[in-house]
Amino acid sequence: MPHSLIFWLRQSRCVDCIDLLREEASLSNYEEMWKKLGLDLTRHDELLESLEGTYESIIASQRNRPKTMAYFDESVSVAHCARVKELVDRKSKGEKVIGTFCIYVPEEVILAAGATPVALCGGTQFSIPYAEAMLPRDICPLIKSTLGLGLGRMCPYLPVVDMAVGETTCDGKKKTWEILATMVPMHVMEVPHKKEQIDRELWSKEVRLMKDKMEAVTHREITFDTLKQGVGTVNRKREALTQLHDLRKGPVLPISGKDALLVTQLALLDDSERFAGKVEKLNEELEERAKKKVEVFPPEAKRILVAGCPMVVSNWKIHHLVETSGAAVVCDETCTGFRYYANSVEENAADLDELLENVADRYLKVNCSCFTPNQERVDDVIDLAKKYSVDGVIQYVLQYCHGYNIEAVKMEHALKKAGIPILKLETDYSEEDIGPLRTRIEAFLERLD
Ligand code: BJ8
Repeated sequence: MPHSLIFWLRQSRCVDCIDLLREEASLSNYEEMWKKLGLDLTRHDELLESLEGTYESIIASQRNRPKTMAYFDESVSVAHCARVKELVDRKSKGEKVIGTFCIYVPEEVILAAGATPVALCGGTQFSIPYAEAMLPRDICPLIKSTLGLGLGRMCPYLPVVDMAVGETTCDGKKKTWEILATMVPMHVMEVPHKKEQIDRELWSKEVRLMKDKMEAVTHREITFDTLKQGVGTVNRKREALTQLHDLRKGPVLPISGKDALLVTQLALLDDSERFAGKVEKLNEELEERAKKKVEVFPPEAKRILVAGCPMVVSNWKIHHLVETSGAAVVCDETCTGFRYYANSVEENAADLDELLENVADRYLKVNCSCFTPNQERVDDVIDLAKKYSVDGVIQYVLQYCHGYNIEAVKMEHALKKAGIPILKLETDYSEEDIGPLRTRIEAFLERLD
């Protein structure tokens, strides 16, 4: 039995889930499942061990966490076993699983075809050398980690998905799909890079093409009713997340930035309905904690907004540095934060065509740095900084992500003009720069006094 799996089970605080795990399959069955999925068991176990260390030192070590976080801890611990088995079981009943890499891919359309979306992005340094054997070093770590998980045969999801949906956002991603297409059937959505009428028309057609593709893969027709149901499910998930993040606006912080990030990261991995219900339960506890003034940071802690690149599960680096330097992350303007949960799809529609249009409209409100101009994103950050009463903004740029790196210039000018202190951090997934990063964060926090 792999050491790392024993660790995850011990970590688990969710009694129901442990029982479920024990009942559903023994650990040797998971090994059997991984073998059947073609994983390299030794490497996969090493990966789990590396995640174990990160999780233990960054997430589990926090004190005074909400009790209902147990479900989300459990979701991390079963991400490579029970959750994968759940998907394998769904497939054995004829259901399809669809991989995604970007929040521009409309989950509503996937659900409407009776399929399950699951994010395939990598957040770990461990898999990067497997991509660097093929790619140059100077490529974004998110891309290398994702590709490395596949090339190193460590991702249990890649062999499960029936199709993966990529997009034309940044150059690195769109060329990566050509390599991934040798491992999994790919469909690529063309995301426009402007938001003019001609771009809206293109995007609307792309959403319809995605619908056709989903129907072809699942052999199920997407109807007004099934799409409405898909929209309802994802809206419920986004609303629950909005409420969770709203609870960080007040002076009493009932949840840490790390835990809020963890929950939002899991929105892209977990079953949508189940996840929404669990976030609603978490929100009930957080409301109670806020009322009783149960806070995870002292009231004098500086309030930080993190803006920029997405942070995939196990990438908690910046939040950890900020929150172990005496400040609190109170808001994330990232695709694992605000950009994911903001804006619902308008459910009022006369027919399928109008509902598809509403889906397209909602997604074009995501202000990724791949758009030009992208003033809306700058406005969002200033607006969020005010609403969350932040003391300063940290721009988070993954190394070699040119979009967020260059957009940081405009962002810095605008925030300085608005009187909001700002710090740009460019980093990767490794721990090599932890020391200098901590020094810069501490110096920034001192400036906020
Ligand atoms: S909507 S942010 S999830 S593309 S992979 S752009 S970090 S160089 S992930 Fe993204 Fe969709 Fe936009 Fe959001 Fe930069 Fe790396 Fe590219 Fe990245």
